[in-house]
Amino acid sequence: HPEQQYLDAMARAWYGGDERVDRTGVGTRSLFGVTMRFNLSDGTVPLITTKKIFWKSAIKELIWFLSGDTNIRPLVMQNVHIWTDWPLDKYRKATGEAIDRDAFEQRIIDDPAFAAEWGDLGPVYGKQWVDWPRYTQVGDGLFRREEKGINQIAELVEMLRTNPSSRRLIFTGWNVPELPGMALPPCHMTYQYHVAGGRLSGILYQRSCDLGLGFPFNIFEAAVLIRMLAQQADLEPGELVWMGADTHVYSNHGHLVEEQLSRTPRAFPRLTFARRPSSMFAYAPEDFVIEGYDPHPHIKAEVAV
Ligand code: UFP
Repeated sequence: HPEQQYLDAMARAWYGGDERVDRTGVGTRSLFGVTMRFNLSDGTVPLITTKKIFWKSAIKELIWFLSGDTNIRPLVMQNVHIWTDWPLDKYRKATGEAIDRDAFEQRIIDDPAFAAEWGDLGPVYGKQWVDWPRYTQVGDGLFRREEKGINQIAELVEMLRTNPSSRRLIFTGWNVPELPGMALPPCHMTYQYHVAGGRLSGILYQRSCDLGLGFPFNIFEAAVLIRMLAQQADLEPGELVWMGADTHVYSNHGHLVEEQLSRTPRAFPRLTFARRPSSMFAYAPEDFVIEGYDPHPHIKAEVAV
């Protein structure tokens, strides 16, 4: 079963990984350099079955990336909580207020000015994907930042349509000068595509991967992206290759590893689209139809901020 690649990585990291003190202070057990391959040509998508993944949140996150938004407000309003902990942590540290997560999210929803001040993550994924800053020289040593940046996704679709044999079918979130302003520098940082025999394959390079919480979302979204790009460029899906650099399990996720390794993976579900939206930026959550997802029960785990 293809999910076995994931379970093997978890086991190898947990039982034999390098024990490290990481940025968050939680501690991880790490592997460096892990590759996995998932066949998408049969219409399935790698949605982890050894615990229930809230895949609708992943779809909403992906649509949010493509919208270019970097504020958590639209996510929170759609009941998606995956990015709340970073602004919450920042707010608590800055104000000393012992606000709980629900109250913080409620303020983000109720008060747009509060959300603008405290809910923004800086120029993270979405900003770089569809609005990478563009500068024009206007004088000697003088540059103007153009109002509209570069839409890497739109350019990618155009290239897939007009020059599918290109070796430059890439988009990336790793904008070096803008990294300091981001709540989290991109983890799933570079995506490259390849067309062969009318099939679209993709590689995701992920510099840092939390196998317990991040990976199931990252791999599913990368697969869904290939399906969306294929739909937009009139291609069939091929294969997703995942390359992880620092691939780790947090020291407080042992229960995840043990429980998931005790479970038998089930068949991956199939993804179909309810319609063909007019562009990469016109998808709605209802357009994604997942059939045959029958996961084992959800397992709770703490996110390291
Ligand atoms: N992380 C992921 N996937 C993501 C994401 C974060 O696995 O999509 F945004 C994890 C990886 C790491 C932490 O455990 O978040 C980021 O920390 P650092 O920047 O120190 O690598």
